[in-house]
Amino acid sequence: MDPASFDLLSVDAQDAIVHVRLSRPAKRNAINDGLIGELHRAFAGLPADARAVVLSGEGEHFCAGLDLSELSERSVAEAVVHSRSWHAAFEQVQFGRVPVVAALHGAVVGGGLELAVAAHVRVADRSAYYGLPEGQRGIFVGGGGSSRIPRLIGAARMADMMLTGRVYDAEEGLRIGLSQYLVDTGKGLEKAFELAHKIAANAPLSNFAVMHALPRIADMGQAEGLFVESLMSAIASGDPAAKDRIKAFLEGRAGKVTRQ
Ligand code: 1HE
Repeated sequence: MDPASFDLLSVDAQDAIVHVRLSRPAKRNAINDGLIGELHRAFAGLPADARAVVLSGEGEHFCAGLDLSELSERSVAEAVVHSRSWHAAFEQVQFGRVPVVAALHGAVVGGGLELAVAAHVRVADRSAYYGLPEGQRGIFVGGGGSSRIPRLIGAARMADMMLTGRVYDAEEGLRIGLSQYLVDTGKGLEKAFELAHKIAANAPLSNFAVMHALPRIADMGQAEGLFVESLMSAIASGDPAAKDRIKAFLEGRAGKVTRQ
């Protein structure tokens, strides 16, 4: 992956952590066709030695959502294809090769929230706020929001956000589950990298199971879910990385679980 091949993203790989940053600050990182294509390419083409991604936005805001200036040009048929191109790109984020930690600040709105919820861990700083202005703009979510956001905060909260234009601030976002972490303004990237390094130190197969098996099992009935869990659990524990780690603990060479 050549970092120079991106115009609207900056992509930087350091120590197995790839930092993907939306880099269209003059337009508040609004997602146009070019940016969705670059996001797809960046996440589908992560370097083979990548173990985690940090996703962030340049400037005062994480992301202003869909680039509204491109909207009026599309026919209905083109709009369906456009929405599907977002689905394909965000599928690469959620069900790609490695976990993604999003560092959120400022506006996380519309398609920007849809992108954020495709990540696995969200760190917000105190400047972050969340909105779904689609209702006010006369449109609907099209980047997977109606599928992913209710799984995080419930359909009733999402309906309220869309119908009334309700905006959640960073503290409320933490409370309802839009972010898992809340840090002081300006500290989001530092925390996101700290978490990405922890994730990168896990056995790759454990991370794979969390990314790919956990959300699917959570969507299954309990009988099917328990069966798939038993298979995933056996596959993970049969991996040499699991055997090495368990041996290290039993020999006193691995960390204990402690209060943080
Ligand atoms: C944009 C966009 C955009 C900014 N599309 N150009 N999203 C929204 O409805 C959110 C619309 N944006 C805003 O509410 C505000 O811009 C922000 C709160 C994000 C930031 O405010 P601020 O004061 O920092 O910036 P600004 O002055 O409003 O915007 C700076 C420039 O970015 C300005 O362009 P300029 O040429 O006049 O400098 C804005 O027009 C431009 N800009 N946001 C296009 N969204 C797959 S379906 C998903 C559906 C949705 O995402 S709907 C929600 C769309």
